[in-house]
Amino acid sequence: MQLSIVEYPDKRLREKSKEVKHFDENLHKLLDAMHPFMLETNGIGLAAIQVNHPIRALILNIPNEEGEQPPENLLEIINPVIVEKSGETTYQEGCLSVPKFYEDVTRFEKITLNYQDRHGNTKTLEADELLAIAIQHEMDHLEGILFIDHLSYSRRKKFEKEYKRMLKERKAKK
Ligand code: QAP
Ligand code: CO
Repeated sequence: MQLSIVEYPDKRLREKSKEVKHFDENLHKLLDAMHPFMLETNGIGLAAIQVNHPIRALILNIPNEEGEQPPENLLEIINPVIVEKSGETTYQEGCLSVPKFYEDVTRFEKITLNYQDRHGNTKTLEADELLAIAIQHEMDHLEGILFIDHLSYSRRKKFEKEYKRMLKERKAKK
C-alpha cells in the first residue's frame, strides 16, 4: 500500500474521521503500511486521516532514551475516548501534515484512554509525559483539528505568513 502525507492547508485534514466498525484485513493493511511510512518520514505519531484514510485510527511510536523507536513500543489506537484527564503541560509540537513548523501547545498532563486494538479488543491506557501529549495531538486529527488551531491569534497569523512563504519557495524549487 503506497501512502502519502496530506499537508496543510489541504481541506481533507478538516474532515471528522469515522468510527472503525470492521476490524478486518483492510484495517490491518493500512496499519501495517502506516508504521514504516511514519518511521521513514521521521514521525512519532500518525493519524489515518493524514494519509487520506478518514477513520478513527492512529499509531504512536514514542522514542526511548536512546532515541530509538523499537517496534514493540508501537501503539495502535482505534476509536479512542478520553475518560479521565488532569493537569496541564506545554510542549513544542510539530506535525507531519504541517512540515517544518513547531510551536508551543498546552494540553492535559495525564489522561486515561479507552480504545480498541486492531482486533477490536477494548483496552484502557493511562498516559503521561510525551505519550499523553502525542495521543491528544493525534486525537485532535480525528476531529479535523490541527495543533496550529491551538495558537493565539497573533502566533497563528505569524505561522500563516511563514508557511505560505515556505510553500512558495518549495514550489519554486520543484
Ligand atoms: C505529533 O508529530 C506530536 O515538521 C507527532 O518536518 C507532536 O511525528 C506528538 C515531523 C509533538 C507529540 C508532540 C514534523 C517530521 C513529525 C515535521 C510528528 C517534519 C518532520 C511530527
Ligand atoms: Co499531526
